[in-house]
Amino acid sequence: MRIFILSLLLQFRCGAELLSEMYGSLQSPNFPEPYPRDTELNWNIGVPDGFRISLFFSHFDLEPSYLCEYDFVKVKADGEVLAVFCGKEETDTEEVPTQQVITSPRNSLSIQFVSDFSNEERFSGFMAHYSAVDVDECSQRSDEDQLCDHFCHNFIGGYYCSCRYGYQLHTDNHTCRVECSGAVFKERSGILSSINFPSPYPKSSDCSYRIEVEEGFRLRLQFDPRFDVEDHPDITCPYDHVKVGSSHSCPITHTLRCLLIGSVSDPSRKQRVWTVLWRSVSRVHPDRQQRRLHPFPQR
Ligand SMILES: [Ca+2]
Ligand SMILES: [Ca+2]
Repeated sequence: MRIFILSLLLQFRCGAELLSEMYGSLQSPNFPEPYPRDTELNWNIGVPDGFRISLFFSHFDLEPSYLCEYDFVKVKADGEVLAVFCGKEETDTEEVPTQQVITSPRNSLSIQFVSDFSNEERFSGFMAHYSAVDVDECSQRSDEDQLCDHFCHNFIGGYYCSCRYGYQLHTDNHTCRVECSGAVFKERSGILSSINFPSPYPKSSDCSYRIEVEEGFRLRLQFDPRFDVEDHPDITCPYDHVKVGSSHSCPITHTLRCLLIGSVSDPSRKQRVWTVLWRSVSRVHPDRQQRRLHPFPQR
């Protein structure tokens, strides 16, 4: 019982009325009659993620005071004060809401009304209205900070991403991946480049290519010296990398004539390019074959 009374007292002192509808209104006590002195009222407005709150005052008449130190309405969001209002007319030191619409940065907003120990006159208080407004996630970002790799679609209460033809949406629902695994090359020579070459390769991709040449030959790879894959000054290839090796997808008897090239990129946007040339080299005369390998422009 004692705990119950204590919690009631706490609610009375610090409690706030919770408003979770998509729209609604709030007003000073006794509105449109004069509000009482010595009063504090709080409202916390909360709407679902993907919405913001816009607040508008249709009536405002509080006791005026220097810097609103007597009676005031304070609007806050995420611990930050968005506005403090008092009086009825705008002055150099006091603000009234007039026609302005306050929009919360996120999906919550709190409003505090305080009257001090006296009212010099009869002040009719305030009437305010709020509504949830959709956040247009697609239009808020700069090019560098886009939510979606390719296309962003806004809808009321959220947004979704989609990708250009040939790409698939990653499970993170933001990144577009390209399907690039499973290709097998059996030609005697060829050039393999990063996806989209000469444009940068896409982020969050994980590609693997198998190259296999005839028996009696082995594979020689030569990377274009303009090879440019995101690196790190201290750590070896922590982000993107191209890996060359044999693999379980190469039959064990095919050592040296079957290679797997894997290319992995992380979700960051620092993609670049790579190109590799492969050639089958006779096991008998490897040196003679090597001399013909000058496929890339010299620097
Ligand atoms: Ca007062
Ligand atoms: Ca939206």
